[in-house]
Amino acid sequence: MFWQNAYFFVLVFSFILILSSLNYPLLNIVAYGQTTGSQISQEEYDKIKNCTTDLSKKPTPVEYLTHFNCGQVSKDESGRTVRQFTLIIEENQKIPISYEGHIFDGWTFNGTIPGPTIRVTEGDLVRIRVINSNENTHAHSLYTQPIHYSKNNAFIMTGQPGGTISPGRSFTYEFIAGPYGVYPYYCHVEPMADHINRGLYGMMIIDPKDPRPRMTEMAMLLNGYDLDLDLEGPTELPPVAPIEGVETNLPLNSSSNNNTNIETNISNMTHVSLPSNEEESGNDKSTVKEERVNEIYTVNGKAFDYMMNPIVLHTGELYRVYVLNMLEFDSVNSVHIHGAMFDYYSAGTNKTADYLTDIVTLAKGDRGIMEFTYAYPGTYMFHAHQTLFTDLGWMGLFDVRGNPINSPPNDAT
Ligand SMILES: [Cu+2]
Repeated sequence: MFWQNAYFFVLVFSFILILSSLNYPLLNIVAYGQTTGSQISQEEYDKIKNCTTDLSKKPTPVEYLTHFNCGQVSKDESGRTVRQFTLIIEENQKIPISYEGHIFDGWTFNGTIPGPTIRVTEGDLVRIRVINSNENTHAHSLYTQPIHYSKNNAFIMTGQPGGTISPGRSFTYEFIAGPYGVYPYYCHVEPMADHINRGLYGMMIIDPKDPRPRMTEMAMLLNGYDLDLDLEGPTELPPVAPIEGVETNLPLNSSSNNNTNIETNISNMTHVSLPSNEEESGNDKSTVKEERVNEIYTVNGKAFDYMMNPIVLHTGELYRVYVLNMLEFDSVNSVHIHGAMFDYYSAGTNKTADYLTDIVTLAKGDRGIMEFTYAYPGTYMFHAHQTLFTDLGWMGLFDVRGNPINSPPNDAT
């Protein structure tokens, strides 16, 4: 009798398992990039993410805070979401970076420093077409940090020695988004300190398939500007020999003298032509190798912009800030907020906070997510915890409105 019952029980249990596995796989081990049973539609998720509907808009540094570019969306034959982006690189852009008239001679992705905040979902097929404008005089590239195919590694991916895109050419980078987190993207052409500090960088957010808890979201990219490149001497590297087996990709508008173009391209990869300084033309610049420093520090591109335009928050509401440090020449940067503590998620690759704090210190390229709420109305500063950086532009204000949130009553014991 016992064995009969046991047999019947096993039979019924197996049947239930088989049925349930149709909807919920028993071994739910799913690598990023594969589809899962996320309950939210792509359209609904994009709305929650506050994706912009105007992909051609150049956000101001204030608008940058909440301007998320989620690309042009389509589906491939397997039903996977495909997001396409176009990044146009332009040199010699005059970018206002302060309220005191400072203009930076920048290189830009889509006309702004930082470049657009790219936002995708884990598992999406991402295509980023990078166009190096005809008017430019340097080769450039794009490097995104998340896991990607080796053929798409920035060093070899364009078929050009050094993995670069010549002026007048374009290249489409392609990868499956993952793992979820916050990432920098930037030009990976040497000398990188110049290509990055000139402005060729931005933030990429890969959202988890199952959305994080819903709250108002912002992006804060920390950067700096070395305004007097001309006083600090050229940066030079030895010439690079062409890589064996790598096909060269000459500009569409190249002349018949191909060898000259190859030499020009290699030269572009290894040497930045710094602007001459007429006032000091008597100096031999090639022998001057001074330490490079930033003269202006900002969050989102313009010094003191959030002092002039405080960010309006409301008591009791939840806020999430995606933060990324792209500061060159200084070893660390930091974010400190007044009047509240924040949960911090390093790199944004985990849904459990690492710790609760009011300050986070970031090396170059470090990033993460801050989540916080304010209990009391008022005006609160947020800034770098290095006084030099705050004095030179990296400081802002939260204008917190609303009623105080009652603190929980003290424990009677
Ligand atoms: Cu570059």
